Amino acid sequence: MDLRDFHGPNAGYILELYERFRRDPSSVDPASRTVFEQWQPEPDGAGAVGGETTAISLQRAVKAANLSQAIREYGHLGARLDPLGRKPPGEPSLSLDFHGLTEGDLRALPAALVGGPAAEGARDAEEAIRRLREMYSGTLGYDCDHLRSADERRWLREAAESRRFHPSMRPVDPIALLSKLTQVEVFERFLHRAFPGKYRFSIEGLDILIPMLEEVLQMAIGAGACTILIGMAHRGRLNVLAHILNKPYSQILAEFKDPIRPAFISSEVGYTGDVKYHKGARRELRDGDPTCLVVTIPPNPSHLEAINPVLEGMTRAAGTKVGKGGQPAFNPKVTLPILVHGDAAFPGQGVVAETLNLSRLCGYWTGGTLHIIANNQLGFTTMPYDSRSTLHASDLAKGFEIPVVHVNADDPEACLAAARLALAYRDKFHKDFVIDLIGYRRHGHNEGDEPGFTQPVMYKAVTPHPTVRELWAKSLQERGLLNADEAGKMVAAATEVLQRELETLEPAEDLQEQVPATPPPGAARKTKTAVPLERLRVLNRALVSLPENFRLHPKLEKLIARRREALDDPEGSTVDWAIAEGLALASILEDGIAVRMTGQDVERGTFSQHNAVFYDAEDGKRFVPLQALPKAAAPFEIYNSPLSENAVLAFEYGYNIQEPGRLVLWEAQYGDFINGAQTVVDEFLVSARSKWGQTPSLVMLLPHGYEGAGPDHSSARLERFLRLAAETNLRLAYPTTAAQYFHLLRRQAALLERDPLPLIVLTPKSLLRNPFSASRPVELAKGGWEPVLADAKALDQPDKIEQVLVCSGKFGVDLLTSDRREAHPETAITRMEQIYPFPADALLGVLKRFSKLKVVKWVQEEPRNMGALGFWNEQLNESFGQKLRSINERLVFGLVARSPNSSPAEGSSSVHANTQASLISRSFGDEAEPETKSAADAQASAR
Ligand SMILES: Cc1ncc(C[n+]2csc(CCOP(=O)(O)OP(=O)(O)O)c2C)c(N)n1
Repeated sequence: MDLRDFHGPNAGYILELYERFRRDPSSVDPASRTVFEQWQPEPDGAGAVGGETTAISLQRAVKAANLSQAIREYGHLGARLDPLGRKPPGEPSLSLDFHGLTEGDLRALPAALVGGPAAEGARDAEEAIRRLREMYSGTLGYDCDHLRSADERRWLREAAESRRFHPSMRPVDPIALLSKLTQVEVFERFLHRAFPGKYRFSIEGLDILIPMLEEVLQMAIGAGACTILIGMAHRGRLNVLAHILNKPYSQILAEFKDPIRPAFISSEVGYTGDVKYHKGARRELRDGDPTCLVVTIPPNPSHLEAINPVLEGMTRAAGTKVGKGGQPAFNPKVTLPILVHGDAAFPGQGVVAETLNLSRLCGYWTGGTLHIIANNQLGFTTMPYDSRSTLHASDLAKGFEIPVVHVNADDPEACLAAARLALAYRDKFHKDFVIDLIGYRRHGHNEGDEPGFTQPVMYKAVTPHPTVRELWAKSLQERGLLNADEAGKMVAAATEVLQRELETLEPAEDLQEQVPATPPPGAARKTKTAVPLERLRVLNRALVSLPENFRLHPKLEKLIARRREALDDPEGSTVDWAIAEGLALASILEDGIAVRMTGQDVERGTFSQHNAVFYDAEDGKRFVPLQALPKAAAPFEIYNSPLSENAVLAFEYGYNIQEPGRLVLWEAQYGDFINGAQTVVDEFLVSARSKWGQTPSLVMLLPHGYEGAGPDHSSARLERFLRLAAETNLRLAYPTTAAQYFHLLRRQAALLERDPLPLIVLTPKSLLRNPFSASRPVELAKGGWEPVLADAKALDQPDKIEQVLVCSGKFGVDLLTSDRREAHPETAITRMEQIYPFPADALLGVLKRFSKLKVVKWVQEEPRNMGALGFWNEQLNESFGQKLRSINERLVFGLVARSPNSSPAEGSSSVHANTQASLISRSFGDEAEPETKSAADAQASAR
């Protein structure tokens, strides 16, 4: 026998097996034994081992085995996945020719060579291969060979071939399925007729999505899930809301009627509402027990896929049990996240990749997400060849070790099999799963669009194509399961339900709005945040206690020693920023509020400031002091995030809105990077209350300050937050002392339920270790958050003060610690620690103390077109300005800032130092303000 006659992945294996069989038939498995027994030498000697006949049949056996393997791996490339009949992409190794085989060859070979259930009871290899093709290249294609886990591949292969999830093995109720498909179709058609031209982003062409979701829900509930969350875009959303979330038809129809609503006007905290296909809904499946079995679709913006990480964060929060202390545990069995994607958006939007990357990280894992790509083969007017560089819309998922099945949306049974398989896989492996549901789009992108302009050929196929309801009804009739007129009666009955709803509709009354409630007045002002010194000392002792025999890195010994002494002398010792933060969080945990903190390198801190996690220097074991507080009444979790801003911030947003009673903090590496998450800021953080009645209270820690680091690493772009601030939708603080930060965090925790608002904190870099910013222990034990810090020295002799510099954050510290200060006893420096909501009263209170006040200057280190300057000017034009002028009507207002620029800061540390020195000198009035062209002049000369 010539070994060169054998090739392909299975050749070596089969030869080796055959050799083993020759030596000892009982050493091989029964199936192989059956095969090899047929190759025993014939009586005349032809085909003796090593003889020609055996060699030929062995060669064919190898080829047949290679063909079987190709079908198992690449069968999906030959599958009939497109309801519109497009030819599959194909793969040469799926053909007989490629392997040099004929059907006759296969007929001469035993079925056992193909192996698996396809071979069971098959006459020969030809029949077994035919069956195998039906399994892998029918209307369901398994795209799983990228998985590195042999266990998972084996499980999926077994599931595919045993067909144990297929309705042929576990039947569905065919009439109930027809009835559901009828509801789905009739709903869209009814809306089409009743509201011609109105956008609804119809599901038609992917109608089977609804029965699939129904199947998934039933399975998840059966497996013990309590919270099921569905994130989805516009496509098919109304249908999912109506038929999965049971949103009443009357609500939906009232939204189409769109009556004038008093809620828009009456809300005190701002309310714009949102369009119907962005709205969310919640369905409780077990009456009277709201904690169990809740299905939620959160509202989402138009920004495709932006909801993905939000939904994951919601899931994580819902599945995280908070006990008394330690580290909270996530239980994947009680939740199920489902994400429905568009086929253009899935490969196109970066947030999808960012979210997939979260799927297996400790701090972000949600037990496996079921992804369904609602693949209508079009993105608005764009074809796949213009929208992705991959063959399938789902290919991105492959890099994340996620199995994919592609399924033809016109085959309801295959679709339900895919849904069942996905859920069973999730249950078994607790990993993500992708179903690429391939259908078509019955109309244009929206119902006013004409798809024939851009896809004339495709729509020649779409227009006459029967609906899946029609196809299913026909198949039931052919199987004798349905009378000829029954399908029509179902359509008539479903239409009548909708018609009745429309006729009896009272749009203004039927429309329910999620108008946000107004918080109790003064809640923030009245919050007590001080912690008695003795309690602080106990907390501090716990924070510096390491487990016995813990081998701390020698350089950290100094840090612990400093922390240990921080509270010894109430007036004399100093609490730096990190110590204040640790004490604030520890006291919050003792108060029973769970804390979650994430961000890039947050465990240690970008500036080595938090050191919230210690590692044994010898064995690397972790120790988190905040998880070991003896009297903690809630747990603490901290995770270094992956290198993302968009998805991770959105994740924390989702976590926060799902469990608003927990304090969630996200830290950016530098504040600049927040612009990578601008969608989250614009679309969720600042506007969700107004659009959807959500009340986020997420804390964002954004390092900010001009320290010569360059155009980036300087600015957290506070001007953008201030532009977005309206109707008290956020709090923005730029504190300058450790005690202020302590009170700010404690106040936020206390307000989580009473007056929730996102908190944006511009956090320090150099101030972390600046003695000026360290506080005395007594400052934590007394007082509270001060939105404005007066100049204590100036208040000693207020009548000397003629000029007040109003500033915020680090520049205030630069001024207070400047050598020029001594020479200017007439100048007071007032720090606005809270910028929004604008602390007008506190500021006026301070300024009124100076009876000889002549000049008030806003001074900042950011360029004129950035920072809080624009916001300050707006305040001067409002009632605050009037009140200020009433102190002295000849009050002069001044401004000091870097000159207007398109980039936030200089890329040279020496130029920075010069500019900074000049800003300080100009602030005190030692240097004249340079002539700056007005913006209009500058533009005019540029033209
Ligand atoms: C981030 C973002 N960019 C652009 C758009 C505008 N837009 C709305 S739908 C759409 C096409 C989406 O195609 P696909 O993902 O295939 O979903 P389909 O509408 O086909 O269901 C586009 C580009 C958007 N909504 N969000």
